[in-house]
Amino acid sequence: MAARVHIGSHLAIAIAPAGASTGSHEALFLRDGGDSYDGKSVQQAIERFAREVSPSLIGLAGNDFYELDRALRTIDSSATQSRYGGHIPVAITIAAWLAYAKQSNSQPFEVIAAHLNCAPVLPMPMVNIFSGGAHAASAIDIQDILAIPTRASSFSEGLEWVWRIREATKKSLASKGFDTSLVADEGGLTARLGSDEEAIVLVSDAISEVGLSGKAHIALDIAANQLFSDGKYLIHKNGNEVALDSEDFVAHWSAWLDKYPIISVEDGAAEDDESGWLAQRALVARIQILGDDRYATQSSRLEVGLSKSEANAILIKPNQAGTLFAAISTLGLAKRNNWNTVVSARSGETEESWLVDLATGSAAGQIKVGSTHRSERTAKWNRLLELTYDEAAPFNSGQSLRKFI
Ligand code: 2PG
Ligand code: MG
Repeated sequence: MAARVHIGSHLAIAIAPAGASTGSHEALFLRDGGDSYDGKSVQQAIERFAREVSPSLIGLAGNDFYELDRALRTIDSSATQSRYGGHIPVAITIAAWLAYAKQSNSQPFEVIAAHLNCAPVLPMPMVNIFSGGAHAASAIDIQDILAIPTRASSFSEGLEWVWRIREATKKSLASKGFDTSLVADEGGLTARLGSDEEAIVLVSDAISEVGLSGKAHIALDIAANQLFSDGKYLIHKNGNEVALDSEDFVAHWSAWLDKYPIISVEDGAAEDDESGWLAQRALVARIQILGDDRYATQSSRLEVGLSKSEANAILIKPNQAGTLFAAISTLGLAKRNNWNTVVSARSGETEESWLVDLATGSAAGQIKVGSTHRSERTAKWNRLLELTYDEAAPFNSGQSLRKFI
């Protein structure tokens, strides 16, 4: 689903991303049902929007894309954008931002930086090495094992480091007889291993093998929503399927923190599992506790999290918020409260690279766009390399993560 926005003679296009492991609080990606694309078509939502909403957008001040954003949210003010879906407004507001950048002869990240009144900073990458869960047909329980080149002094050095970690992980998987020719949804490696911990050991050993111990660390996206059913977490432990309650589940993965260089854990409890989030509070001083489905890039949900001090970081996905302005507002709220911010792509990502400009212009500090493989991922790394060579902004050499190392 793409939007084309004209501001005067300046045209920009943006495509809405989609996710495989979506939470229930995020803006909807409204599918049509029926036969077309097995029900996944979005044609009807587009037609409804074009008929009912588009005429009122024509003529809005093209140089104020925030006004457009506000107009769209007024038309559908539900948090999940249930009337027209979030994919339409997110694509329109991003295309408007990109058209405005063209009109004002600026780079997209400069427009964001000017709006937020902040100095642009190139983000520290969080890079997928091994996938499971909804991104790899449940090869292991948890969704992503990622590497962060915490001590890299430049983005390009960090990218090369994580590439080496992925290559070393691939070699050791191959040496155990696994097929490493296929990649998961986000370009990560995958294999049906005996346990999550076995996969973490592979990545941890790969970091040591390539001589990056203490210089690169591990992040996990547990994506706990996917494991949660009837108040229990269904996981595999010692070869058996077990059902753990919230406290035991958090204790289960917390035990890995003593053994492996893990400094960030995302969605370590399901989105509405209050006991699970409460159980993570004790870890906030130790590692980055990152909320994805829990906050769904919504300011109102983040405010609740802030008041409970249950985490210290938020994932920012524009399509969860439904409009660019809403996503930036949530990011700003997190930063003002000294939470870390990680701008993130989706598993159903597009070939565009504006996410990098969003992360850089907002000085988010961190970015997560999948692995070093698949061209929708490398589009983002290539944009970051371009900004590096342009010397557009200094690199965030992991300041916000240092306290967890
Ligand atoms: C996540 C994202 C990106 P998805 O859970 O953080 O990795 O996945 O787009 O499937 O929600
Ligand atoms: Mg996630």
